[in-house]
Amino acid sequence: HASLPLVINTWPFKNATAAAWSALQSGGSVLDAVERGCARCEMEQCDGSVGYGGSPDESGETTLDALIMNGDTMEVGAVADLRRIKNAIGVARAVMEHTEHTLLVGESASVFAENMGFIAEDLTTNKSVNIFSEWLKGSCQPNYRKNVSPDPSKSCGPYRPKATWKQSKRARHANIHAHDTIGMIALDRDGHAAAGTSTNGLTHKVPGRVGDSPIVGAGAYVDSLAGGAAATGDGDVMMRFLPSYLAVELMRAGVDPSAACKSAISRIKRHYSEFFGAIICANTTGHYGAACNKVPGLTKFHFMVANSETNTPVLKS
Ligand code: SD4
Repeated sequence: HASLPLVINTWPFKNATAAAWSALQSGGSVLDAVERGCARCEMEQCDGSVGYGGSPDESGETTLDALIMNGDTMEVGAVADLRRIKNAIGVARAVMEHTEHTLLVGESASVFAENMGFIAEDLTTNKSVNIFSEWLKGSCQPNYRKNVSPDPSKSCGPYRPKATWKQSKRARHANIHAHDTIGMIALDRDGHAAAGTSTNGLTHKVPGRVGDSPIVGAGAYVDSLAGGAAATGDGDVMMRFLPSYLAVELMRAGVDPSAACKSAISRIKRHYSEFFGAIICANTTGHYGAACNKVPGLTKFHFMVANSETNTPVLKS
């Protein structure tokens, strides 16, 4: 199944694959493909976990994380805890192309984006308001503070932890829709490679929480001389192992993409046997693979591929 060019992305986000594929077909670069593919998901609010109006944090706000990497030059642009700007992957690319930096965060990243001409708007939607208010009314789970005893005398709400870390972990595994970052890799026939991610992170996260997606080597990594990888899942755990970096380095050493993906997942499993997560991998010849640990509610991890053989997005698992 090796053929170039290739677009591969996490989850069945078909329109994102199609957008990236058509960018390549119309002469766009691999960076254009990754940017347009991820931006498509940001616009469509893929599964509620990419883009605006999803995953409200403990204070009800949606914040975005994104990264883009150029595998030819090893340049990276990323934003984390981005507020009020919908097109996070676009801002990540602006960081890469208009600054000497790699990662901008929070309010300052939003100001940078506005200065670059991105429109500031509220990322809250009726849906995110509902998710937040249900959580306030209800058990306030999951929340993500550890070593805090629940205090039954307090009503639920922001900064009123109700669950132990272990309980909250179980709760977050229960909801597939809490975990659906888009991670994408694009390779062309001339040996260019790029990768990127975009997500709104984790529902009810502690404000300021940044996941794996905008962290280079964690959410994604690419080197045109070795291949690319992108991860999805429980970022708080996964970023401790730099799985995308590990997978790319294994492919550099000659390991095939499926085995590289599997090794990166196994490394995490040694410490967190129950973690939820998956990774996609592609090498420079256009071979690709994926591996996952637990995918709540699903028996398989699904991803999308488009290459010169398929010529259209195809669902894989
Ligand atoms: C995060 N990794 O912020 C992201 C969430 C995710 O599939 O991947 N969902 O932890």
